[in-house]
Amino acid sequence: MAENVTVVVGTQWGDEGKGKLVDLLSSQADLCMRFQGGGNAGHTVVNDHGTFKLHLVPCGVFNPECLCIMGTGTVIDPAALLQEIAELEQQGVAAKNVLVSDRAHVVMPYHKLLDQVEDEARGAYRVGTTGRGIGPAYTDKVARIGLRIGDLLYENVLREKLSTILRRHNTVLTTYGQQPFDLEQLVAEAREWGEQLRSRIVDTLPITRAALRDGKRIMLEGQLSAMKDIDWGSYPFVTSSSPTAAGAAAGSGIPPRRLDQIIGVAKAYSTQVGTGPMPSELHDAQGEFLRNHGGEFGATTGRPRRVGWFDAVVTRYVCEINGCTGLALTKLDVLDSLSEIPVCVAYRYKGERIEDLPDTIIHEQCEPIYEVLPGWQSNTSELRSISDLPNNARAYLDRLAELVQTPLHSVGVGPHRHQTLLAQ
Ligand code: 2SA
Ligand code: GDP
Ligand code: MG
Repeated sequence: MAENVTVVVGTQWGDEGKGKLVDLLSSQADLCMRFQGGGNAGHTVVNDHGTFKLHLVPCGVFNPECLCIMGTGTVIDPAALLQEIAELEQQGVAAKNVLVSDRAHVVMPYHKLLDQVEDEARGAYRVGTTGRGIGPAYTDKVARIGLRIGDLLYENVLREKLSTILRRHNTVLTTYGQQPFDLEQLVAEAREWGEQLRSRIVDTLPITRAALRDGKRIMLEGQLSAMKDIDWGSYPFVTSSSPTAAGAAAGSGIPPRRLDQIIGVAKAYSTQVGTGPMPSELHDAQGEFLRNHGGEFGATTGRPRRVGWFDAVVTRYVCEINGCTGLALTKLDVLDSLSEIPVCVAYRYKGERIEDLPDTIIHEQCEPIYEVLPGWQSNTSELRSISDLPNNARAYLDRLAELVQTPLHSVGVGPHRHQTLLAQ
């Protein structure tokens, strides 16, 4: 049977290079959908159109034949979306096929302000959010007071809902010393966004139903990773949605049994932004080398990413949670000059060796147990086939795939779309 529906998910803490892979795979796809999250994501794409950091728009946008949808499970800042579309068009990328689900939730200006003041107030449990309003927008969704994208088209609905919402949020904001939001100003702003987005607001179900029925090729683009998942991540140092294959089904409306391939993306080393456990984190010159050589700075906020060696305990766990059918290893080229490369294969906790990922409080106290593999000390970035890789690079990749119990799907040797070597 043809494998038509492919999910791409992160298998570390995010920023594994999902955008680059989705761009490549979407060049053959009919539909590309984001199913969770919002403008917190930064998905970098480098292709013949230029270099892009996409936050909301799916990475299939470079294929004019591919329909791009922000699905029902996403949260959308309309002003940020309009700006992103305008910037793409200025760079010569037609965004006429970019649609948004009427059921997606709206990130409002008060969400962004709440995100910033509330995260600061969490003390030791500060999450280090991107400040893009993600947590407060999902909180309103779950509290059943959120605005949905479809509401932007109806002034009476907006006024009614906003008057209730503002009573709650303005009270909180004033306790933090912030100015309250004005109802009529927000209604006017929201109506303006609705008019500008009107032609892009759709019910996604008939579109996905027809695509499945007609055997179209569908890409589901996850952001972050299960380590930032609200249920399975390092709670509370997580995002407020489910960046997993299960989340892909829920957030896109595609039945779980129609998901054919689930590709987990992992860097050949580790990075994380925000707080939370990371046993293989490096605080020394090796860490500085990986950060600078790998360009490890947030694609949305620009903040330095925390870096460390590959953590097989984490990626094995994330691949298991997702049921990954393939492992896409990226940024192999960043390790090209090293003579030895440590890989975290297990943890030590209170003198015991453990191989299964523990929950947050224990994870914070784990120490890495390393296996040291030989480097290859040659430039891989010009290679175009896995069979051309040096033996030690092959051995490194094979060992990682073995440790995480998932077959190799592809290898990244540079940021450009052409620098992905496919395993088949
Ligand atoms: P939020 O903003 O509420 O979703 O933050 C909650 C946690 O999720 C993390 N998070 C991310 N982790 C990796 N990459 C993200 N996108 C940007 C990028 C990050 C940036 O691509 O580089 O620019 O800083 C992202 N977005 C959210 C976040 O660090 C919190 O741990
Ligand atoms: P995403 O959020 O998973 O899409 O990843 P980000 O775009 O946030 O971060 C990945 C970074 O690594 C970006 O700067 C990419 O251009 C870059 N990148 C992706 N794959 C490779 C690779 O194989 N080699 C190198 N050197 N850079 C890569
Ligand atoms: Mg990113």
